[in-house]
Amino acid sequence: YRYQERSQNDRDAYWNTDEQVNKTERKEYRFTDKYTLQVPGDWNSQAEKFLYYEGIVWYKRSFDFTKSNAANKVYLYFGAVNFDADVYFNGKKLGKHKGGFTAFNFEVPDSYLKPTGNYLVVKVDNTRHKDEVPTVNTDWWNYGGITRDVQLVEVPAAFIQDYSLHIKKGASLKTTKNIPVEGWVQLNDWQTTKEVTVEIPELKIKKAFPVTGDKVAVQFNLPAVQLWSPQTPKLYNIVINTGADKIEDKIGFRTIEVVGRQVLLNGKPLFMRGICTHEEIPQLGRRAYSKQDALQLLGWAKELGCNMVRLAHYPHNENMTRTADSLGILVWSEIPVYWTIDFSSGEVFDKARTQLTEMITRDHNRASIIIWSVGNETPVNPLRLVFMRNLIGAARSLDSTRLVSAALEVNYQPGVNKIDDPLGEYVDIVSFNEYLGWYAGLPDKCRTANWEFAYNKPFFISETGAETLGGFHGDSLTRWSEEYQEWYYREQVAMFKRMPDNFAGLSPWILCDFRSPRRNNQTFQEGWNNKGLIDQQGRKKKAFFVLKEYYDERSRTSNP
Ligand code: ADA
Repeated sequence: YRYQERSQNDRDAYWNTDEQVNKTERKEYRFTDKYTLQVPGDWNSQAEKFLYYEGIVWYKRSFDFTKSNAANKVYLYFGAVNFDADVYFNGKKLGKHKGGFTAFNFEVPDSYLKPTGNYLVVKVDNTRHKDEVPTVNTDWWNYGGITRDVQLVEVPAAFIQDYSLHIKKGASLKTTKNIPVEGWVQLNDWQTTKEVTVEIPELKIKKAFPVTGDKVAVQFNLPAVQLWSPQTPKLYNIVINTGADKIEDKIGFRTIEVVGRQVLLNGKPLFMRGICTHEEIPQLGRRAYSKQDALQLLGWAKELGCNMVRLAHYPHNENMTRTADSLGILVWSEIPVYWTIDFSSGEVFDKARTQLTEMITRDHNRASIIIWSVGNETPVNPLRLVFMRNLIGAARSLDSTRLVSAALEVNYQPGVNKIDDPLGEYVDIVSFNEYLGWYAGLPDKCRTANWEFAYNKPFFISETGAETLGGFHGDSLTRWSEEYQEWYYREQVAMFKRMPDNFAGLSPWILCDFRSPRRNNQTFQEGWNNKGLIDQQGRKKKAFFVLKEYYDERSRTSNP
C-alpha cells in the first residue's frame, strides 16, 4: 500500500477546510506494512492513523472467477467509492469514476478474465477539490475509500438494463381497483428480443409487450392493489422476463403530488414527520453502509415517530432506501450541491447533473422516495438560480413521478422571516433551514417570529436544531446542555403549531451526532457536530422526547 500524507500535522490540515487544503504541500510515503481494509468501509475508521487522512490509497484484491456461460457479459459494479476511483483489472485500466456517493460499473472484456489469479486494483483518492461536487467546504467527514459493495455481475449477452413501473400520473385513486400502471423496460440489445413479459404473481398479472426498440413501453391495469404508504408499506414481487434475461424486484405502488397548498400521498394530505440523517453510525464513527446500519438509523427514526427521513446531503447507500421501502419511511434524497460551488462553471454543472442522474437511475423504483433534492443552502444569486433551475429541469425530465425540492435559506429581515428565495418558484415544495434560537438569540425568539411566504405552495422545514453534548447538563440557558436543546425544541414545536395550513412537515437537524471537520470548539465539539437527538454513544438526548411527543400527537391527527 502506498499513500500520501500531509507534510504538516494531519489534524490541523483537516480542520482547514478552505481552499488552502489543496495548496498544502504533500510528501509521498511508501509503507512496508500491509493494511487489510474492510470493503465496504471507509479507511478513516479502520486505523487510527487514517482518521484525518485525505489523499490516495491503492486497494488490491485477488480472486478466482469462471463465467457460468461463455456467452455472458461481465460487469464490475461499485456501490460507491469516495471520491475518485481508477479501476484496473489484471493490470488493465477499466475506467475512472468521480463522485463519492453513487453507483457505477465497467464492462470487463473477456480477454481480461482468467479462471484463477485475477487481481483488481483500485486507486482511490478522496482529496477535496474546489471544482468538484461537493466542493472543499462541507459540514461532514470526508470518509474515504470503497465505501459500498463491489460485485462482479454476470448477465446474458442480451440483458435487461433497467425498468420503471409506477401508477400513471393523474390516475384516480377513488377505488383501489383498475388503477393504471405505466413504465418501460430498457434493453441493451433489442434486436434479438421479441417480447418482454411483466409479472406480478400476487396480483395474478402477467402481460406481454412487443419489442420495437430498446425502450419498451409497458402499461396495464392493476385489478386490485394495496397502495404503499407508511402505514401499509406493501411491496409486491415483480418479475420481468425477456426469455434471455429475467430480473426480480420488490416494489410498492403509490402516488405523490402537490395540489394547491397540499402534498398528497395516494390522494390524501400528507404531513411529513421527518428527521435528517447523515450516512454515519455515531458509536463507531464510521460510514453507515450495511443493512444493520440502515435498520439502526431508520429504527431510531421510527421510534421518534417519523414517517419520513431526509437523507442528507448526498445519496445514501441502497440499504437505506430499500429498508425505507420495507419499513414504510418516506425519503428525501439529495445530491451534494452544498453551499457555494462554482455556479458559473458548465463543468461543475455537468458533474452535479451526472450525480443527479446516477442517484435517480439507482433508486427510481423505490416507493419510499418522494422527493429529489437538488441541493442545500446554495446562496441566492443570479448564476446560482440558473444552475439550480437547470438541475430541477434535469430531475423532472429524468423522473416526472416525484416531487423536486432543495433546502433554501431564510431571508431574515427586521421583524419578519421571509421565504422568498427566487428558486421557490421552480420547486414543488418550498423547503428551508431555520435555526431560530441557536445561531442567533435564544429559543424564545420563536414566540414572536413572523413568517412571510412568497409562494402559494406547500412548505417544509428541512432543518432546525441546536447543538448539545449528550450527558452535559445545566439549565435551559446553558448552551450545549441537554436542557438548552430541550427548550429549543419546545419553543420550535410551539411555533410549528402556529404555522399556516400549507405547512407540509419538517426534518429537524439531525438524528445522530456526526463527525465534522468544521466543528473545532475543543470543549464541546472536538470534531463532532452535536446537533443530534442521539449522542455519540447512541444515547437519546432529552430533546428526542420533545419531538417524539409532537410527532405522536400529529400522527393521531394527520394522515398518514
Ligand atoms: C447547515 C447545513 C447542515 C448542518 C447545519 C449545522 O444548515 O445545511 O449541513 O451542518 O448547518 O449544523 O449548522
